[in-house]
Amino acid sequence: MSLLDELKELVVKGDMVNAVEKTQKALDEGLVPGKLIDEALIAAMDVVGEKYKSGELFVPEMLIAAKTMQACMEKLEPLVAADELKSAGKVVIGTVKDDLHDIGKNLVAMMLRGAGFEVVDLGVDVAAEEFVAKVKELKPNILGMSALLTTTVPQMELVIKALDDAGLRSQVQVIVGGAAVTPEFAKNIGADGYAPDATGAVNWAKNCMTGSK
Ligand code: B1M
Repeated sequence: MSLLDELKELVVKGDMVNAVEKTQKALDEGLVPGKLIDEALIAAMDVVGEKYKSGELFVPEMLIAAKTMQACMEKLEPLVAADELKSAGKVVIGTVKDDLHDIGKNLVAMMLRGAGFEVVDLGVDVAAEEFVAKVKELKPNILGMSALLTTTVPQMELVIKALDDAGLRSQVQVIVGGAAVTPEFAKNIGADGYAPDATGAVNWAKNCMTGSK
């Protein structure tokens, strides 16, 4: 079994101590963080999602696997930290109201920071009023919203409408993403952008700042 497969299996099992150790071992052997994230950590979450859907795993196991993934990501975060001093732009990001999934949002925030953006992370379960208040207070170039549940994606439209009502919509570019979001949905609710993954979000944000999106 490859090192990446071993790491994936440890994350699925929620074996945090050995998963973190394996992450370090993989780095020591020269594997790059992006490969570890895509081929072991995200791949593990896909397996967990499938097992949950088929009734093989339950919420507590899903949570332990998620915490294990986050512990591994903490090891990787310093390695993708930006070395640029000048901010590439300011981003406010959060997971929408009633949604507690934050791994994907954290990954997007981490990669944006790595690309030199100043990121203010509002966390999870963020209500429309809070997004609007932060846009008003911090005047970010970009607002990012994440949602993983089909029941919480409609919150994104509420936020965009609330920005409009507050007269702030034209001042900020809005990008949405997360497993429950599609490009069509993003377009229909009036978002400026959508990305299927963290790399896509960074590329979109960079293009947004240079006006070429
Ligand atoms: Co939940 N859960 N969960 N869960 N969970 C899913 C999403 C689910 C698909 C599992 C399944 O049924 N197969 C399902 C949703 C079904 C649906 O609505 N269609 C589900 C469910 C049902 C639930 C509960 C309702 C279960 C229950 O209690 N009965 C409950 C809801 C709680 C709530 O939010 N109110 C729940 C709870 C949980 C845990 C708390 C146990 C845990 C989350 C822990 C945490 O996040 N801290 C959890 C987990 C871990 C998952 C799965 C297994 C993994 C999610 C994940 O982290 N993926 C998930 C199944 C799956 O997605 N395969 C599942 C890895 C992550 C890197 O991917 O977040 O998609 P993702 O992010 C990607 C892209 O989407 C994109 O980039 C990221 C990196 O590539 N992206 C953006 C994300 N945000 C973006 C923003 C952008 C741009 C791109 O711009 C701003």
